[in-house]
Amino acid sequence: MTRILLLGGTTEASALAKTLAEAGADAVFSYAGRTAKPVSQPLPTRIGGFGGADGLADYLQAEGITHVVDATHPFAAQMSTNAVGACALVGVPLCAFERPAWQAGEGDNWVQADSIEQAVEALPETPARVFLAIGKQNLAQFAAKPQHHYLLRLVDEPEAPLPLPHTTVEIARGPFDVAGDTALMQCHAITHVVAKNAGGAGAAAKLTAARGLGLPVIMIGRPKVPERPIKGNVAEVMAWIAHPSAA
Ligand code: 3Y8
Ligand code: NAP
Repeated sequence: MTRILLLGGTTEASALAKTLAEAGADAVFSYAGRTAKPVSQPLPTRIGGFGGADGLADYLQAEGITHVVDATHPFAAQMSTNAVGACALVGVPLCAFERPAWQAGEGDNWVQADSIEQAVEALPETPARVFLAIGKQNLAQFAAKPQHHYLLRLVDEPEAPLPLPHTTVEIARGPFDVAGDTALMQCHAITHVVAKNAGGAGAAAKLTAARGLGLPVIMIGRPKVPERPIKGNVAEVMAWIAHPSAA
């Protein structure tokens, strides 16, 4: 009997959840519990960590999971690493549902950074106005350059004081659009944009807006995750669920 665990939290995961629900599949949607009120899903949903790879392995056995689809974000490297380990441990097939990385195009002015720290180094010394569109988990590293004014876009109101002295906070949940991001960046006289190479459509608007405004983008490359089969769209994932051995 097929029973699917869908590790979610992205646009792709929501699209797959819809198809699985419409197909009447026996599936569980999983959120980490990072945000206060995550978007509801058309599948039974669990919220919160599993307790590391071992906790996930126990969950897979206890719940009789027969397939795991890792549709988490390319920067959710710990979750993806745990999923590879847990599925290997208990012998449950795993595939990732992942969108391709963004590539710089005509008119883009990108500075590639391999880490958050490199993105901080790539910022100038002279005070600038930086759209830091990377969420809230990696803000502390930017305290190394307190001279900049940072425009932060967060999903929820920050509970603790922010680690940066000069900030403007915009509370918004994506997906975002080009007109909105262009207006936001003009209104705050942004000079630099910092982004994670999330790929997909949900966070791409700021890149198009930056190109239109002729602004540099510091693009943080994806962290490494262990090898696993990667599918690029819902149909490929559904075919994999039917025949997981066909890699
Ligand atoms: C909790 C679920 C859907 C999924 C929508 C996508 C698109 C909108 C764009 C910017 C970039 C950022 C951030 C972003 C986007 C989608 C997708 C995506 C980027 C929600 C969600 C959860 C999260 C977690 C959150 C992180 C943060 C990252 C904000 C829900 C809305 C910056 C990633 O406050 C926090 O702690 C937020 C944490 C991880 C990155 C960070 O390090 O802070 N996403 N985002 C998921 C869970 O609990 O499991 O609340 O509904 C989902 C989405 N966010 O169903 O349509 O697919 O990427 N999410 C980045 O790209 O850099 C915003 O502002 O331009
Ligand atoms: P992460 O750093 O890779 O994971 C940290 C821990 O959070 C994991 O070890 C796991 O805890 C728990 N976790 C992560 N995703 C989970 C899920 N879908 N279901 C249950 N537990 C989960 O992850 P993250 O970067 O914080 O991302 C958290 C969530 O936000 C994910 O759903 C991801 O898809 C979504 N998201 C992240 C980003 C981003 O920029 N990182 C962007 C958009 C959406 P245990 O070890 O206890 O199991």
